[in-house]
Amino acid sequence: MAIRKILTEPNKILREKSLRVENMSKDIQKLMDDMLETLYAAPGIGLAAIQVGVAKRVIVMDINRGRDKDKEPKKNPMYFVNPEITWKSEDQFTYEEGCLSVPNQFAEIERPKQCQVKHLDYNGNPQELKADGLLATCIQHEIDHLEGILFIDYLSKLKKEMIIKKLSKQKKENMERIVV
Ligand code: GNR
Ligand code: NI
Repeated sequence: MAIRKILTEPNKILREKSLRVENMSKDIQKLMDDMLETLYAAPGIGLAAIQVGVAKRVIVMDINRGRDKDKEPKKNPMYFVNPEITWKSEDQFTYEEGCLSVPNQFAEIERPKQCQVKHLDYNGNPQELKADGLLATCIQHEIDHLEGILFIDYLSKLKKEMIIKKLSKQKKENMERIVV
Protein backbone atom coordinates (compact mmCIF):
# COMPACT_ATOMS: atom_id res chain seq x y z
CA MET A 1 0.00 0.00 0.00
CA ALA A 2 1.10 3.53 -0.61
CA ILE A 3 -0.05 7.02 0.21
CA ARG A 4 -0.80 8.96 -2.98
CA LYS A 5 -0.66 12.72 -3.50
CA ILE A 6 -4.04 14.48 -3.27
CA LEU A 7 -4.61 17.07 -6.01
CA THR A 8 -5.94 20.46 -4.92
CA GLU A 9 -7.81 23.31 -6.59
CA PRO A 10 -7.14 24.94 -8.94
CA ASN A 11 -6.30 21.85 -11.00
CA LYS A 12 -8.01 20.95 -14.30
CA ILE A 13 -7.75 17.22 -13.56
CA LEU A 14 -10.31 17.66 -10.76
CA ARG A 15 -12.79 18.82 -13.43
CA GLU A 16 -12.46 15.67 -15.57
CA LYS A 17 -15.36 13.25 -15.82
CA SER A 18 -14.27 9.84 -14.53
CA LEU A 19 -14.78 6.70 -16.62
CA ARG A 20 -16.64 3.55 -15.59
CA VAL A 21 -14.62 0.54 -14.48
CA GLU A 22 -15.38 -2.13 -17.08
CA ASN A 23 -13.94 -5.05 -15.16
CA MET A 24 -12.77 -5.42 -11.60
CA SER A 25 -9.09 -6.25 -11.41
CA LYS A 26 -6.19 -6.51 -8.96
CA ASP A 27 -5.13 -3.05 -10.21
CA ILE A 28 -8.45 -1.54 -9.15
CA GLN A 29 -8.17 -3.25 -5.75
CA LYS A 30 -4.62 -1.93 -5.38
CA LEU A 31 -5.92 1.56 -6.24
CA MET A 32 -8.63 1.21 -3.56
CA ASP A 33 -6.05 0.02 -0.98
CA ASP A 34 -3.85 3.03 -1.72
CA MET A 35 -6.85 5.38 -1.63
CA LEU A 36 -7.94 4.05 1.78
CA GLU A 37 -4.43 4.51 3.19
CA THR A 38 -4.35 8.03 1.71
CA LEU A 39 -7.80 8.74 3.23
CA TYR A 40 -6.74 7.65 6.73
CA ALA A 41 -3.49 9.61 6.52
CA ALA A 42 -5.19 12.82 5.36
CA PRO A 43 -7.41 12.30 7.46
CA GLY A 44 -10.74 12.41 5.70
CA ILE A 45 -14.04 10.53 5.49
CA GLY A 46 -14.20 9.94 1.74
CA LEU A 47 -11.96 10.01 -1.32
CA ALA A 48 -12.66 9.78 -5.05
CA ALA A 49 -10.01 8.36 -7.40
CA ILE A 50 -9.83 11.61 -9.39
CA GLN A 51 -8.49 13.30 -6.23
CA VAL A 52 -5.35 11.19 -6.63
CA GLY A 53 -5.31 11.81 -10.39
CA VAL A 54 -7.06 8.62 -11.55
CA ALA A 55 -10.17 9.29 -13.70
CA LYS A 56 -12.03 6.11 -12.76
CA ARG A 57 -15.39 5.81 -11.02
CA VAL A 58 -13.96 4.55 -7.72
CA ILE A 59 -14.68 5.89 -4.22
CA VAL A 60 -13.51 4.84 -0.76
CA MET A 61 -15.18 6.06 2.42
CA ASP A 62 -14.98 5.62 6.18
CA ILE A 63 -17.24 8.06 7.94
CA ASN A 64 -16.28 6.89 11.46
CA ARG A 65 -12.69 8.00 11.04
CA GLY A 66 -11.41 11.32 9.81
CA ARG A 67 -12.16 13.94 12.42
CA ASP A 68 -10.23 12.33 15.29
CA LYS A 69 -7.31 10.49 13.81
CA ASP A 70 -5.92 9.72 17.29
CA LYS A 71 -9.11 8.23 18.70
CA GLU A 72 -9.01 5.51 16.00
CA PRO A 73 -12.52 4.10 16.31
CA LYS A 74 -13.07 0.76 14.55
CA LYS A 75 -12.30 0.93 10.87
CA ASN A 76 -15.32 0.61 8.63
CA PRO A 77 -14.05 1.08 5.08
CA MET A 78 -16.62 1.26 2.29
CA TYR A 79 -15.83 0.82 -1.39
CA PHE A 80 -17.97 2.09 -4.28
CA VAL A 81 -17.15 1.20 -7.89
CA ASN A 82 -19.40 2.69 -10.63
CA PRO A 83 -21.81 4.16 -8.04
CA GLU A 84 -25.20 5.33 -9.28
CA ILE A 85 -27.81 7.16 -7.26
CA THR A 86 -31.12 5.41 -7.90
CA TRP A 87 -33.23 7.48 -5.49
CA LYS A 88 -33.00 10.77 -3.59
CA SER A 89 -35.33 11.91 -0.80
CA GLU A 90 -37.36 15.10 -1.04
CA ASP A 91 -36.09 15.83 2.48
CA GLN A 92 -33.01 18.01 2.50
CA PHE A 93 -30.07 18.05 4.93
CA THR A 94 -27.49 20.77 5.48
CA TYR A 95 -23.95 19.93 6.52
CA GLU A 96 -20.75 21.94 6.77
CA GLU A 97 -18.69 20.35 4.01
CA GLY A 98 -14.98 20.35 3.46
CA CYS A 99 -12.88 18.71 0.76
CA LEU A 100 -9.34 17.42 0.75
CA SER A 101 -8.99 18.99 -2.72
CA VAL A 102 -10.17 22.38 -1.37
CA PRO A 103 -7.95 22.55 1.74
CA ASN A 104 -9.09 24.49 4.83
CA GLN A 105 -12.31 25.77 3.25
CA PHE A 106 -15.73 24.90 4.64
CA ALA A 107 -19.28 25.79 3.69
CA GLU A 108 -22.79 24.67 4.52
CA ILE A 109 -24.21 22.69 1.59
CA GLU A 110 -27.78 21.41 1.27
CA ARG A 111 -28.37 18.03 -0.37
CA PRO A 112 -31.05 15.32 -0.25
CA LYS A 113 -31.04 13.83 3.28
CA GLN A 114 -31.32 10.25 2.05
CA CYS A 115 -30.33 8.45 -1.10
CA GLN A 116 -30.12 4.96 -2.49
CA VAL A 117 -26.90 3.91 -4.24
CA LYS A 118 -26.24 1.04 -6.61
CA HIS A 119 -22.58 0.08 -7.00
CA LEU A 120 -19.99 -2.69 -7.05
CA ASP A 121 -18.07 -3.52 -3.85
CA TYR A 122 -14.36 -4.32 -3.32
CA ASN A 123 -14.84 -7.77 -4.82
CA GLY A 124 -16.86 -6.55 -7.79
CA ASN A 125 -20.16 -7.82 -6.41
CA PRO A 126 -23.27 -5.68 -7.05
CA GLN A 127 -24.67 -3.90 -3.98
CA GLU A 128 -27.42 -1.44 -3.24
CA LEU A 129 -27.56 0.60 -0.07
CA LYS A 130 -29.74 3.28 1.48
CA ALA A 131 -27.83 6.13 3.06
CA ASP A 132 -28.99 8.81 5.48
CA GLY A 133 -27.50 11.98 6.94
CA LEU A 134 -23.69 12.29 6.87
CA LEU A 135 -23.31 9.02 4.92
CA ALA A 136 -25.70 10.30 2.23
CA THR A 137 -23.95 13.69 2.16
CA CYS A 138 -20.54 12.06 1.78
CA ILE A 139 -21.67 9.68 -1.00
CA GLN A 140 -23.18 12.58 -2.95
CA HIS A 141 -20.03 14.69 -2.43
CA GLU A 142 -17.87 11.82 -3.75
CA ILE A 143 -20.13 11.05 -6.73
CA ASP A 144 -19.92 14.75 -7.62
CA HIS A 145 -16.13 14.34 -7.86
CA LEU A 146 -16.66 11.64 -10.51
CA GLU A 147 -18.47 14.28 -12.61
CA GLY A 148 -15.81 16.92 -11.99
CA ILE A 149 -18.00 18.80 -9.51
CA LEU A 150 -16.69 20.30 -6.25
CA PHE A 151 -18.77 21.55 -3.31
CA ILE A 152 -17.65 25.11 -4.00
CA ASP A 153 -19.60 24.93 -7.29
CA TYR A 154 -22.79 25.23 -5.19
CA LEU A 155 -21.70 28.54 -3.65
CA SER A 156 -22.30 31.99 -5.09
CA LYS A 157 -19.94 32.99 -7.88
CA LEU A 158 -18.30 35.53 -5.55
CA LYS A 159 -17.66 33.07 -2.70
CA LYS A 160 -16.36 30.44 -5.13
CA GLU A 161 -14.00 32.89 -6.81
CA MET A 162 -12.69 34.09 -3.43
CA ILE A 163 -11.87 30.52 -2.40
CA ILE A 164 -10.17 29.68 -5.72
CA LYS A 165 -8.14 32.90 -5.56
CA LYS A 166 -7.01 32.07 -2.01
CA LEU A 167 -6.00 28.54 -2.99
CA SER A 168 -4.12 29.59 -6.12
CA LYS A 169 -2.22 32.19 -4.08
CA GLN A 170 -1.30 29.52 -1.51
CA LYS A 171 -0.14 27.22 -4.31
CA LYS A 172 2.07 29.93 -5.80
CA GLU A 173 3.63 30.65 -2.40
CA ASN A 174 4.34 26.97 -1.85
CA MET A 175 5.96 26.70 -5.28
CA GLU A 176 8.21 29.67 -4.58
CA ARG A 177 9.21 28.10 -1.29
CA ILE A 178 10.46 24.97 -3.05
CA VAL A 179 12.32 26.98 -5.72
CA VAL A 180 14.12 29.41 -3.36
O1 GNR B 1 -13.06 14.50 4.66
C1 GNR B 1 -14.07 14.99 4.16
N1 GNR B 1 -15.04 15.46 4.95
C2 GNR B 1 -16.28 15.82 4.47
C3 GNR B 1 -17.11 16.55 5.33
C4 GNR B 1 -18.35 16.91 4.91
C5 GNR B 1 -18.81 16.56 3.67
C6 GNR B 1 -18.00 15.87 2.81
C7 GNR B 1 -16.75 15.49 3.22
S1 GNR B 1 -15.74 14.59 2.15
C8 GNR B 1 -14.17 15.10 2.68
C9 GNR B 1 -13.08 14.35 1.97
C10 GNR B 1 -13.16 14.64 0.49
O2 GNR B 1 -12.77 15.65 -0.02
N2 GNR B 1 -13.74 13.76 -0.25
O3 GNR B 1 -13.91 13.97 -1.57
NI1 NI C 1 -13.97 16.14 -1.78
